[in-house]
Amino acid sequence: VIAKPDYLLRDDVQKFIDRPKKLFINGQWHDSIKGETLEVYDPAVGTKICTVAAGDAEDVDRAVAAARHAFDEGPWSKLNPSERGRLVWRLADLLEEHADEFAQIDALDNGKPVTDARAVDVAFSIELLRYMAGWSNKIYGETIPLTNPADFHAYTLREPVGVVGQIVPWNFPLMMAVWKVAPALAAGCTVILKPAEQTPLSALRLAELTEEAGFPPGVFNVITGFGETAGAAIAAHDNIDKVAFTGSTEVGRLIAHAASGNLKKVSLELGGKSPVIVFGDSDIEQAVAGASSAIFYNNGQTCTAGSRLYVHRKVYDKVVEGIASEASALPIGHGLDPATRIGPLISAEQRDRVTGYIAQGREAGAEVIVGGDTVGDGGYFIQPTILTKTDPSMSVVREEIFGPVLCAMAFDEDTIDSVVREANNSVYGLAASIYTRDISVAHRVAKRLKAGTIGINTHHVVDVALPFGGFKQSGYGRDMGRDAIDQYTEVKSIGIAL
Ligand code: TXE
Repeated sequence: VIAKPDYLLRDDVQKFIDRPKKLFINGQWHDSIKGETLEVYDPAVGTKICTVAAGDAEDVDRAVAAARHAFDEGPWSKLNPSERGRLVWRLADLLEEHADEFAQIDALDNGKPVTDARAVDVAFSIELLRYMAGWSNKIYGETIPLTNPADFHAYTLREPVGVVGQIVPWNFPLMMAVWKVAPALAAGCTVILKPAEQTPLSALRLAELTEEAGFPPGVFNVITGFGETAGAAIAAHDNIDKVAFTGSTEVGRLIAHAASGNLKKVSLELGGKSPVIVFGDSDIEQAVAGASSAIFYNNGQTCTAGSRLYVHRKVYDKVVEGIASEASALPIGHGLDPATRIGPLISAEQRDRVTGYIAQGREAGAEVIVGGDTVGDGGYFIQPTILTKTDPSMSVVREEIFGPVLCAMAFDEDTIDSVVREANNSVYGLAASIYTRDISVAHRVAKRLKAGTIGINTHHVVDVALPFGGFKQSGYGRDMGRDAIDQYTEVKSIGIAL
């Protein structure tokens, strides 16, 4: 049993947990209209943390009405863009003031190591809010010469899309919310956020901070609840102008379908099965560390997880042994314990899914060279796992496992063709990485890989200024960078007959 280190829980986190958890609509806290609730669990021990309101279609209607009013009638749409930016920046300041509190909330709710939550989830969210705050007053169109220039003057405006529904997953609870919320608010949209039912807590705390920052009512609303009810109502809503989603490819398809009713704009950041390619000339130490964090960071519950490893045969044993020894050395524990590197998976369901995949791999002839088992009882822990003797016919190689499970494969040829073909042999195309000292190979392979983000001698390439999103069934649209602002704006062309 992995005990919860109660002595580590901060007072402010305990006080937050003890407060009632309602829906945040139009700047006020409401129970769900039907009075439904959902329970939130600590995945490290499997016990209840607290109860949260579970919103449904009627609650979504209320939130949409508030967001619509704030967008159409103001004050949000009438606000000076610099003032909008100032509020988003103020939210970043408040998040920074409460950074340790947020890190603990996500560590408790999601199970992730608190040190990762503080250094990555919270720090990145602060940085992104500031980056997007800076865009608020730099969103403008162009003056465009027409083919008949004597008679016309034409220009474009970039205007906010309107009311935006945002549905986010549980793997980075705060950060996934901020990836969506920050550019939408900076662009002048109003937002209805639905966090995942497994991890609603940091979104509710964020809503409290928006009140403190002074966001006008209706600009930012949070509906906690289940995907099939609250999420589906957002995706299908006739008065929502855009839906942004991060989650499974399966649900992404449902959302695209539901959104077709009013043809709302859709952006989808979906699953992945990202390859890591290690060439024979690579810096082995760097490749081992990179490939290891590519799959084991956040317990493999990362959409960019490097879950397929292709290593040149001449360095295969060294690289795989190196990753295996890192895997078996990672301390497993409760997320609140600062020594923990590997926390639990998010739920019993997810643990069973991951162990199910490992069993399928074994049955199909794969060999487990490290890990493969659950840890303790009560919580949803699983050992970091490496499978060898895998091939592309196996489900473990083709499907997103979303757990700490790496499939290692060797390649022989010295040309890049076969390994590029294998790496691209996936319905997904979110990320990929290449380890080599040969600059030409690095650029040539980067160009040929079909993925939205490529790392060279590194894997998780994520920055507030860099567009992030997928090729193929990993979705469409981009988070972060200027592309995210574009995604929350419409271009309007205006022509004047002179
Ligand atoms: O995801 P869901 P789940 C993948 C990963 C994982 C699998 C299942 O492979 O094992 O998905 O996880 C909301 N209409 N990823 O089931 O269901 C839901 O409430 C509208 C990859 O938890 O996609 C939550 O807020 N919304 C991924 C969000 O969708 C719906 C991150 C994500 O949950 C809905 C998470 C519906 N019909 C899982 N059904 C990544 N790429 O980062 C659910 N939701």
